[in-house]
Amino acid sequence: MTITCDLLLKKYSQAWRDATVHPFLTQCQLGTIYPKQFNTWLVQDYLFVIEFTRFVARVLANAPIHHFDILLGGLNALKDELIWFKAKAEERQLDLLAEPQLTCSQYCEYLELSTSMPYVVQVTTLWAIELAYNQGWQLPGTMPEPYAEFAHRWGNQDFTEYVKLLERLADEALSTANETIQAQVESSFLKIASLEQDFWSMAMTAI
Ligand code: HMH
Repeated sequence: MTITCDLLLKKYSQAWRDATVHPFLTQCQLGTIYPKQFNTWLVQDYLFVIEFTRFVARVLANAPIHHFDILLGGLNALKDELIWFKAKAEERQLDLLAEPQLTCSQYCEYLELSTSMPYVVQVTTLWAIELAYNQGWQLPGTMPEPYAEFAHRWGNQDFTEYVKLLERLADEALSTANETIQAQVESSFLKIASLEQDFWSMAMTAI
């Protein structure tokens, strides 16, 4: 049987829940997150998104031509996102030249490593990374300011649609993947789930 994105979510539902339902997000929704925790997340996520942009560019470089349109749309959104991160950091007077924390570096190293894997692994990994934020920021429900803007960035309808399009690309690539490669996809999915969970926890420990 061929694995699909939907089957990955079902098979590893607990790991996925741990990646997308986290005290960090619950406390944003309650308005009880400490500014230091939130700011740590913001700076580290900016550093992550820089490396993530390189990752998406590499996925694009490996993609079949009929996947270009969607991936280029994703890169275009990242252009805006990097500018937005800078504006948010400036508002809060945060230093974006901070050192990446270990968890952030480990995630970025994994992104780099995954670009030497088959395209189907890369595109499924990309889908999982985007879905993690789409669901993570959406699931808690309406957030108070100043967090509503952040929840909207990844929880909005256009982003949800983009993630669905990525799922289609991944499912298409998965439909012809052999068993060895499917196993690689599964382990990459689990790796992303655990890195996502660690990323939230990293921000929480900054008190
Ligand atoms: C850690 N995962 C992390 N940061 C992000 N910005 C995304 C996913 C979504 O782009």
